Amino acid sequence: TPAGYELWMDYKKVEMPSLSSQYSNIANEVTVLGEGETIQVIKNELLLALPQMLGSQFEIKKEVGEKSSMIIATWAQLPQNIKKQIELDDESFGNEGFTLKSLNTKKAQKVIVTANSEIGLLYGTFRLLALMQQHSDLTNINLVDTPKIDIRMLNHWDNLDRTVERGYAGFSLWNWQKLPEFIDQRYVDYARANASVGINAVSLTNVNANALILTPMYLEKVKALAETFRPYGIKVYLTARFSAPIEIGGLESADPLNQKVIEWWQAKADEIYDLIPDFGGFLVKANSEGQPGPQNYDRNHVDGANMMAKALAPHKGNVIWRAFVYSEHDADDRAKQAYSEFVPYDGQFLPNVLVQVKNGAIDFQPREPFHPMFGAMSKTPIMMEFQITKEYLGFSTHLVYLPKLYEEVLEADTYQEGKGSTVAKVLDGSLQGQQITGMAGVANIGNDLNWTGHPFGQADWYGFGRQAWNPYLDSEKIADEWLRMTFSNDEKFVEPIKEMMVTSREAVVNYMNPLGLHHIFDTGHHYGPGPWVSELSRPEWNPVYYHQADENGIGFDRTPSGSNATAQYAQPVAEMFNDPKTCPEEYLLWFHHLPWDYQLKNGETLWNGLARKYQEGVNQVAKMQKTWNQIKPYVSAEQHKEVNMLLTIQHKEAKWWRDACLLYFQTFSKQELPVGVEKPE
Ligand code: GCW
Repeated sequence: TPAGYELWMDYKKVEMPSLSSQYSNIANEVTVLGEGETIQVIKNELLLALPQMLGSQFEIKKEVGEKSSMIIATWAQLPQNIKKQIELDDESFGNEGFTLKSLNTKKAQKVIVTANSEIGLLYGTFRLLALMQQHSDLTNINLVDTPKIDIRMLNHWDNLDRTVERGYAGFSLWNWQKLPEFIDQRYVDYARANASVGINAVSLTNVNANALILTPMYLEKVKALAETFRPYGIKVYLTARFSAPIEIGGLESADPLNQKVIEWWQAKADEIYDLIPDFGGFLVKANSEGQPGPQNYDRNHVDGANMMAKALAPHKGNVIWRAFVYSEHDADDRAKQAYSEFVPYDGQFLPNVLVQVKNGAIDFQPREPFHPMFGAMSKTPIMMEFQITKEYLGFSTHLVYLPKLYEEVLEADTYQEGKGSTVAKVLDGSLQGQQITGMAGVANIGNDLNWTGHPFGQADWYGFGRQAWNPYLDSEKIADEWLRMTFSNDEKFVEPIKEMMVTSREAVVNYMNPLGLHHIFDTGHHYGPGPWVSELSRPEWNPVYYHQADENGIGFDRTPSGSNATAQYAQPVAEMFNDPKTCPEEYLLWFHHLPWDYQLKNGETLWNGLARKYQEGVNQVAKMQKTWNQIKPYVSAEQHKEVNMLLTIQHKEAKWWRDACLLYFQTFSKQELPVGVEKPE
């Protein structure tokens, strides 16, 4: 297989003798109880992984015996004497959680993997294998882990012609032409990868897709994928175009209060559940960027979402209704629109509706303050939407470790219920008691040999899954895990490369959008700088709308003297953002329009500070190149070369960003570049 195809699951041989013998003892006699499809998946994974890691063949026993050294069984099936020894009660790991527990007797060491469900066992097995890949000592393992979030989801923006909106890793994985009969091995490996990090839901189609996916011909194909994913605990969702009743149903309207429309969606839901009894539900983009929605009929988001929710409720399906809405009609500040269209409706959505909110109020920028909707709708399940594909962060060309960005958002304090009201607590329901919780990431996966284009893009998929499982995990720890599993456990490799990963996010902010600048990308594709673009038909598409640079200064005033978007935040947060002295400098120009000679915290002028940030970003990428050169012995020549070429492009483009932005902004600031900032080449 080509380098990278195996993802973080290539199960390299454990060379260190002490660990290898410890693991071999544990794997000496493996017993897996049960017969279900998921149990078969567990056995397959063990039969793949253990011989590769430990270098010996083995068989899996179906009964617990004297010599059983690894026992994988649901709590219900675990023999009494073992239950007694591990002293756990079955409630401690919930529906999807698991326990890994070592039992050491004088004669031997055992490891027990137990859970309430077979899916829990699968997650436990993957974790056990991951710990071996990370060379962890399992002698005294005693781990209980349960997911903190219910719906841990990938959103694919895949079109039926296999192009992927904002996809930079080849074409869509879903080969609609060959489905349903032909099941590509990639579907299975994709499901394994997801299950290995706990991802349990996928929406297959683009939120901008047409309605064809809901026609019988395609539903047969979706069913085949759902069946492939089911043993891995993954539920399939589909995007539902609001005007589908017109486009594929022959109706004249899609008005959510029209009886025929209501019945059409009910019949559609029944039809889908006949084929896919555990279908997850619909993901909907409505009245956003020209997509149809309830507002076309003078109805609101509640009318639209609840109509679909009623159709799905008898089957236990969900509606995931996106809050990414903006239009030219509300153009004084695009950042405010979602909050104003949704927050007044808190409490009116049916219980099986989740509102999916992007991490920031504009659009997946390298850095945005957290979206003011988090914590502002205490009676509505609010689901996170992160973007794993790097639309605004250098596509799959630049190395930017995204879990660092996600962590910053998850840790942000909304103050909606007082101090400590972090976004993570909003999402997992612990702050406001939501009954159903979710986190989605727009997938960065395509049919490239290595799935994600950039080899380090895999870390974003991996890390997103880990953070959806537990939004309190440390992103540096996640990088550590991924590096060990993917490349090498050698500290001389792991330490510098981990450092490179965790600083890569700040690097991209510095060379693209420092000090709170945003949306200054070239139009349409969003690759490369375009702060000068001003002629697009809609004001809120033009970069000049966002930076507002002129001879007096730069930045978007979102305080009460400007758009007053800060009023959407809880009081102490609004106050902090309102004053440039207390506003964190990384958000300065997001919230303030300031003169070029405004004094930054370190004493230098805004112009000089901005220029220096751009330079710092370039320097950071140069350092990444240097680091990568030093670890050559630890990765294959092919992998080394690949990342090396990508970093060379990234460095060149960091300079491109610096030069383009500084030359352009200089036409307003009319000041020299400070010492230490390189002149454009
Ligand atoms: O980020 C923007 C993208 C669009 C996308 C839209 C959305 C799917 O530029 O390509 O459309 O957001 O999230 O709906």
